[in-house]
Amino acid sequence: MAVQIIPTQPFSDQKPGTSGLRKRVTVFQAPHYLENFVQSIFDAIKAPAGSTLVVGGDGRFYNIEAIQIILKMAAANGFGHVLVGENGILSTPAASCVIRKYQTFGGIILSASHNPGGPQGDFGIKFNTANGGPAPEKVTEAIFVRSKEITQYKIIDAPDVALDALGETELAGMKVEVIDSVTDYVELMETLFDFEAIRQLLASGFRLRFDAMHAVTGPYARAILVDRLGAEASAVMNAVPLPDFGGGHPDPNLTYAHDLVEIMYGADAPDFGAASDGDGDRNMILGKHFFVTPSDSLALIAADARLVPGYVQGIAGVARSMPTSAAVDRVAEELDIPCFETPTGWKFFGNLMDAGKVTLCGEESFGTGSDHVREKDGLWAVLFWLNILAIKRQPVETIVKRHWARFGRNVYSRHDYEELPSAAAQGVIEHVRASFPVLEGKVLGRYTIKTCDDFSYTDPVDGSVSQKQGIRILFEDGSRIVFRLSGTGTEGATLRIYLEAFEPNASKHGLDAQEALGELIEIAHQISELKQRTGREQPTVIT
Ligand code: VG1
Ligand code: CO
Repeated sequence: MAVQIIPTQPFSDQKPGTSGLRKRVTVFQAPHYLENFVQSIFDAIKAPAGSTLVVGGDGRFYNIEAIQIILKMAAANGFGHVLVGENGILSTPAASCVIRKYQTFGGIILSASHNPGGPQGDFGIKFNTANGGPAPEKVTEAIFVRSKEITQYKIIDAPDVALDALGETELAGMKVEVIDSVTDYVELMETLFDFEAIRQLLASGFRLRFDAMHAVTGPYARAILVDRLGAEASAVMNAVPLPDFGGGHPDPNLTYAHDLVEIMYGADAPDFGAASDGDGDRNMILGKHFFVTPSDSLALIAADARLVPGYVQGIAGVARSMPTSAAVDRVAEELDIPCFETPTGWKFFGNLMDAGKVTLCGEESFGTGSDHVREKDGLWAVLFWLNILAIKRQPVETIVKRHWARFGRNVYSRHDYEELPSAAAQGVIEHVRASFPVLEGKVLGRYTIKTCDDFSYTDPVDGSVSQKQGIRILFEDGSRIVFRLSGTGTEGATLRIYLEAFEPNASKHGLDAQEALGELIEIAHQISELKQRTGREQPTVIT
């Protein structure tokens, strides 16, 4: 099994986005496309000979084929040992857990997360470093630079490795070890949460529904919620992972998780509902007829962290992405712990966690997590909620409303305009940016603009600077409008408008968010010239 050196030519579009390289499956299937990117990773990370790598993905279409290529390339590039999830399956948080637990050099995760899958859908690939977290920008940039100059890649000419049974095989001197996809992750969860208390809650008649959206969390949710915690098998819906996610859009929000939303808002709704995304790192939390915004969920978890065994010592600090609401900031202030504001994407939390500066992190995009791994973690958030519910024994809605009564409510919503022509979307951003001088100090209805800026972040640990991470319009009363272009889409551009207003008055906490934010939504349209520039009247998705 000799190493083959295959000549190739660079592709110009292999720049990783918010979370790895995402393209249509057909793009990845083109000759040399995947191989070029994998070789660029290997060239950029310079792993010492004999290093160990973790490989796994969310099971979407092309997962197995890509893994076979990666294994043969890893062997040709001098890796000594690869841990692969059974049938190529590892959720993103499970991959992070395995990288850390076995102290490997890093891992390659195959996922396009919430993007649809299937032959006409999306595929994605990213590299995580030895801390289990997404590669920081200096590494993704080095990979991109390499991808533009690559002239050859190395691969072994060998038959495919069997991935459907646990055990070890050898591939040109490299050990391929197929591991159980869920065991390590489940063991980690058992160290963090009071499984006995949750078991008692579920035995007391408390009803829950978890929607795996035919994505990777099905087997994890079954192993934990059903096998360990005693929920009925029917509590986990859409539990079988499918390569095309059953034709759905595995994004756990009110629009795409509609099966679950109907049940949770129906006549005989369960007490608790949750959903996860394609690769298992996102979560949506619902109560009976009640939706918990991800920003509120993070704040609430931070406020009640001491109720949960893994966090009983308290939390060192918290971090949120810039567009995430400031609800958690209020909790941090009361707990007298630091609160960091980072750009969008989990890669910015890693340094803070490694340095012990933060324990909990979150994003408005249904991502919550802690320093137990270095990725956001959907089932972890579900278990955190169940643990809190097991102790408080109150409805989800009551818990959230009491939190608002105590801290005030950061009314929040995100409006996404998907598949816009890139030039129009870029035009909106540039127009708002160019308007900063006239916007500052402007009075618009009951709001006065205090400042406007392009968010820039200096990492407090390594000093690296990330610029142009979203446009912020900040109002005198603490309200905000943020404009940002998505870095995970594969077709056209997605413009995200994030809206936030602070409401201290508990008598107004019952208001619907869209209603409460009505005036800010109008202002966002006005200052961005959205309708004129994009022709769109309504967002594609509201969360
Ligand atoms: C989106 C979210 C961001 C998240 C990223 C990856 O990025 O906004 O908060 O970290 O997806 O999540 P963007 O650039 O499209 O706004 V996942 O679960 O798709 O890996
Ligand atoms: Co995801």
